[in-house]
Amino acid sequence: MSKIALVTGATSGIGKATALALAAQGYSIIAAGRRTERLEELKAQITNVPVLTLEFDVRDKEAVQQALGSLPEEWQSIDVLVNNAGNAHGLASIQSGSLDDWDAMLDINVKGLLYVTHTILPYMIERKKGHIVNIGSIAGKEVYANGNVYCGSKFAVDAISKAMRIDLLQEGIKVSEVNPGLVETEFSEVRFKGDTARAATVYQGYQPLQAEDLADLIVFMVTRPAHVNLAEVLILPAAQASATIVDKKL
Ligand code: NDP
Ligand code: 8X3
Repeated sequence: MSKIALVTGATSGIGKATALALAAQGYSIIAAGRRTERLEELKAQITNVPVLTLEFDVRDKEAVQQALGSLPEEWQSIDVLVNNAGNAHGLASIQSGSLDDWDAMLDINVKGLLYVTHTILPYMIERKKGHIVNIGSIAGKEVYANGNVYCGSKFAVDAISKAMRIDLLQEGIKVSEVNPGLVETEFSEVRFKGDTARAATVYQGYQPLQAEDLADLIVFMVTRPAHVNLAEVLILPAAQASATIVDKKL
């Protein structure tokens, strides 16, 4: 089999675009997410390389272990892991935030990333080879009003990525982090709990990044020579200067 890439959150947005872009580069794809129908659609779209779809919730450590812990032999030599599954849930002050939203963000964005990584690492360590790309955020670099726990989850991804890079140095495994600004995906629909009108306002008045821009970057990062690691990349729309400063022409 060709090189293998595992992409979490492959049913939508950045993860889906990345799975498609890596497949176009010849990577066999393990596509993970919760929405089976979307995984099947993705599989049907990729015709040039083998695709394995895995349906699990990254919050459920037994399910992660079951899906990834005993992969068929031909799928175990994972070269690239893109830890992308994640979302913001709500945008509320610390005094009015929902505990369920906080659980979701910390459980998915932080613990889910850890569960998946921990399960995959034995395959990479055995081969002394691999590249892990964690999707952080500009929200992991700067906090903003009402971003509190989402920002906390992405600051955690930043810290964990840096720590992983140190711990895995001797194992021959590269660890990179991609920190996007505003990307037009289903992200805001999820954050605003299906309020599509409100979600649309996030991307109005300027040209946001598209999921394909992130996929391009990730393909570039994982196809560098063996001695090169693009360790951290902050990628913003040209119209964005910081987490909250966006040149909107409304
Ligand atoms: P989308 O909402 O479009 O995609 C999120 C993906 O995560 C989906 O495929 C979803 O799959 C998956 N996912 C969510 N919860 C779970 C779960 N519990 N178990 C398994 N999979 C899950 O958003 P984006 O593509 O924008 O987000 C991808 C990553 O990029 C996230 O980590 C996000 O924080 C980060 N990011 C996004 C930015 C943006 O502006 N859009 C900016 C900075 C970072 P399913 O529902 O099928 O399980
Ligand atoms: C997503 C970007 O600015 O909404 O991580 O937090 S932002």
